Amino acid sequence: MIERTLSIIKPDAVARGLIGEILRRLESGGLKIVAAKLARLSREQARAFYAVHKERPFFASLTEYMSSGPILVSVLEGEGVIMKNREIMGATDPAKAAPGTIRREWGKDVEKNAVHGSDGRETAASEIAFFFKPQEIHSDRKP
Ligand code: IDP
Ligand code: MG
Repeated sequence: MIERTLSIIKPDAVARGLIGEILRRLESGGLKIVAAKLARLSREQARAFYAVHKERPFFASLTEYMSSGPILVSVLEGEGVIMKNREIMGATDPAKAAPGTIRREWGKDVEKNAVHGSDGRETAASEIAFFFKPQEIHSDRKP
């Protein structure tokens, strides 16, 4: 099943100059980039993006972090891309992420874990629409 997913390179990873390294990992893993741009979330936009976590103790810190600097948002497309991207990212906590994953290599801690990836088809659709207009997605396929 051809899917799309939203990927974010988070502010600390952008600030450390890791955009190229991380996109290389995704592309080397066979994931196709069909849209990409730098963005900067306001605190309110970060709260809206992570609304599902609003009751969690780390919500304030997470939304401050995610609005602290520019991010690189992209749309990835391909067969089973949602799970493939999560495999290449690694577990939420970099200390528990498998060797060779993006989070293991570049995540600082469980919050500043370098990348975001959608966790399912419905969240992928709403997260992609949060950042991209349909005409900004350059794919041969219809969604
Ligand atoms: P995911 O990014 O692997 O899907 P989620 O549970 O959806 O993980 O959490 C969203 C984001 O919230 C994480 O990527 C991380 O930045 C942050 N986060 C998750 N759990 C914790 C925690 O226990 N402490 C601090 N931040 C956390
Ligand atoms: Mg998640």
